[in-house]
Amino acid sequence: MTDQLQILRELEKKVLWLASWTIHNANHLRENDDGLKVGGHQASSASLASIMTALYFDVLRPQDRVAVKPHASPIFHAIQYLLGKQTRERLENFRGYKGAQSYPSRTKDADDVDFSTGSVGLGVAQTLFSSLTQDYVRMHGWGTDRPEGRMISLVGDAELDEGNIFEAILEGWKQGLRNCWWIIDYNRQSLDAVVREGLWERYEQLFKNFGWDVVILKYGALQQAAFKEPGGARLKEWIDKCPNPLYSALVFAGGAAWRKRLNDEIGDQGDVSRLIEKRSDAELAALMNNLGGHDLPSILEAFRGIKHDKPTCFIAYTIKGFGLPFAGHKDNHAGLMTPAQMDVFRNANDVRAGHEWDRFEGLTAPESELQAFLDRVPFAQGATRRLEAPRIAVPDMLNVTIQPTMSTQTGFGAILNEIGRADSEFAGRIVTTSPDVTVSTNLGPWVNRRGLFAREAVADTFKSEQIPSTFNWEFSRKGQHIELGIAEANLFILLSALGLSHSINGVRLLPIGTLYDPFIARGLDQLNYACYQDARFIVASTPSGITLAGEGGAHQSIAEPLIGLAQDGLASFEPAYVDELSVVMAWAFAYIQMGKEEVSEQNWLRGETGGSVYLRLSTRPVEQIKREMTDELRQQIVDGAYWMRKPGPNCQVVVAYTGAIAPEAIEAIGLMGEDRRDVGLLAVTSADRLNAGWTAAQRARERGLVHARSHIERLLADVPPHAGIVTVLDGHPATLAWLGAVNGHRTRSLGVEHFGQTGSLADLYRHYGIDANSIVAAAQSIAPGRPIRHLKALP
Ligand SMILES: Cc1ncc(C[n+]2csc(CCOP(=O)(O)OP(=O)(O)O)c2C)c(N)n1
Ligand SMILES: [Mg+2]
Repeated sequence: MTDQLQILRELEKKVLWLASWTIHNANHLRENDDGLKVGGHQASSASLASIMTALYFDVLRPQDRVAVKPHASPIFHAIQYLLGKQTRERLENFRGYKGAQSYPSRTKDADDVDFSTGSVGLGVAQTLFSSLTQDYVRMHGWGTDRPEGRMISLVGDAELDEGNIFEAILEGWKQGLRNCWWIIDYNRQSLDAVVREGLWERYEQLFKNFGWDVVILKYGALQQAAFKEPGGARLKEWIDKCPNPLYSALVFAGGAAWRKRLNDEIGDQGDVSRLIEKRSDAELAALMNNLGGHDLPSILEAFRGIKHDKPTCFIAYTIKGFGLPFAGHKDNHAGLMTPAQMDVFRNANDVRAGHEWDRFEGLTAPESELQAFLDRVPFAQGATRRLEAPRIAVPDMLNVTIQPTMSTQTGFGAILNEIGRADSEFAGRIVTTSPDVTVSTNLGPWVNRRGLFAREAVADTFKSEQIPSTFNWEFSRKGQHIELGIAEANLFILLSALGLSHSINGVRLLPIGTLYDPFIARGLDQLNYACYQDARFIVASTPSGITLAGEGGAHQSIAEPLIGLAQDGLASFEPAYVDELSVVMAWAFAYIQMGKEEVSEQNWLRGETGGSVYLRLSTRPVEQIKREMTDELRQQIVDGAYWMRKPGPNCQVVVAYTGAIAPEAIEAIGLMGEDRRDVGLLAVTSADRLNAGWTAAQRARERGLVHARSHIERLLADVPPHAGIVTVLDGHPATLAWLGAVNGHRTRSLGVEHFGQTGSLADLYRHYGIDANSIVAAAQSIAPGRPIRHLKALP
């Protein structure tokens, strides 16, 4: 019987071979095809071959979840191939259409990726917030029938330049992080360069400061043995002092170069020289390359040695391009082996031409033993690691007492407050979070009812000291609000983790995050990745736009409606009235739970398979409309628009507005009523869904579904061709400008394009040209006719 370590060594070799071959093969195929090299990062993959072999074939359990560094994707796919969870076809099509993905992807790969990575730094933080999510779920008494998992990230050393990682570490410390391992692939190379000296010492200190255990994997077993030989202490001292670029350069140059350098610098004609001379060039290179991160016994000992649940950082010394001809070269990041180099590598791996994909080709242990080993790998036991959770029943309608004048932000707080009153499963599954703007985004009443979450209970001192306060700030394991520090990046990664709980923990949560609208930009890549991995959540952002008049400057969001329009996986709404908001929220709680099977053609959103929801809200109190919420109106609000005033057959002008600017639009309609016929008023609740439906219907028609009609096409069908459309919102005008293209109506789009001013609402609406008078002026210019009497000269 071959021993366990020997089999792991063989698998390590196989993994490196398969990953390198996958990249080489894809490039080779593509070259024949269109001459384009597809890249593939053989070097960047290779540095994690040993660590990932140890993890996946020995250390991991099915409940553990891993974020794999983007460029280690080929290693991951190779491991899954050996475990029978990745197909040869997809590997052959690596980086090709529908092939294995360049960077591990939860949604696009078929081999059980836990977290999508690609934008460096994000996967790392995702594991931290997934661990907090696991704690949240279990402390609420859910999912306790499954064992607790460790959330593990394989981190490139240069990834640690990304600030979001440090924001996460700080938050993790505050929240009592556990069960989280970060394994730093300390190859001391980034894309362009070799990293600064002594970085590991800063990391070690930093992690320890935040309560992490730090394990340094620096020397492999060969090196440790050599250090014990006479002269070994001198060798160790030399290694410790050797600058990173020099070490890398010598790794690349190989045995003879090591010999010369070591002899020149520490040769003593005594013990040290003997230690060097008794090794051949190949043996000397093997010794110097034998860093901790490539030495299976050291790696296994380090991982198996962790018996606690404290967050742990492993700093594993590795070599970028380990085992490959460009190992250590600073230019190797996107390096590819030439066919000649690949032949040498093939021979070294005992792989015959034509047998490159054979799982056990070139290995010495008998196939039956290898297969039996793979069949027993703990990580691969059990039916599926991707879990499911039943949907939570959601009420069709959400109650709210609508005041005569009210803002959507107040409405949002009031709706959640109402939900919070009830002792329902629905209310229990909601989890809210906010980066230090809980009170100012109106989550206060909800938090008063449901409490804050923490593993360790903390009483509200103001309450116990009987000092009156509007807010009850009590932390407990049952609390339903996670209070974050001011880091919007953390907010979106936490939403991403909470929003994947059904799949990761088998327990469905209904997450809601709040922040100020302009600061969406601060966490935009995190939001993008949350959507990319199909996490499900609601984000409510308020205040928004220049309606936040007094704050001025860049506190006033401009681009966010366009983000809402363009962000995949995120349905965006900007309601004007609280009854609309209540309809949208009821729909949203169901939408974030929708699965792939539910394809709706209601609005020709043909790809509609659920997703996350963005609510752009406002602090502006708006006079509310008393109306009955019919089923038809409810559907139209969700589809994106409805006629507040349906235009007649002779219509000359339509005003289409979105959000808190509704009173200006209504006023403008009144001002032009005497001088323009049949003016229409279109309330747009979601430019995003309206636009997506329109695009989908056009695509459907081009594919032969001649009757496909989108909601906006139906709404505008009876507007005569000569009529003009004025669009207006408190945000970038391009958000609604496309309305004119639906039926070819002349369109003038009003909105905000420039950084803010401070002032009153009236000042600012006038300044940016979104007040009633500006709407009238726009109507007059695109829908000529007699002068509109109420129009005043523009400033
Ligand atoms: C946010 C972001 N910026 C830039 C890149 C491009 N990029 C990909 S890998 C890389 C360097 C990574 O170095 P390291 O983390 O040390 O990994 P290694 O290649 O050494 O394995 C860069 C800059 C990226 N993927 N994401
Ligand atoms: Mg690196």
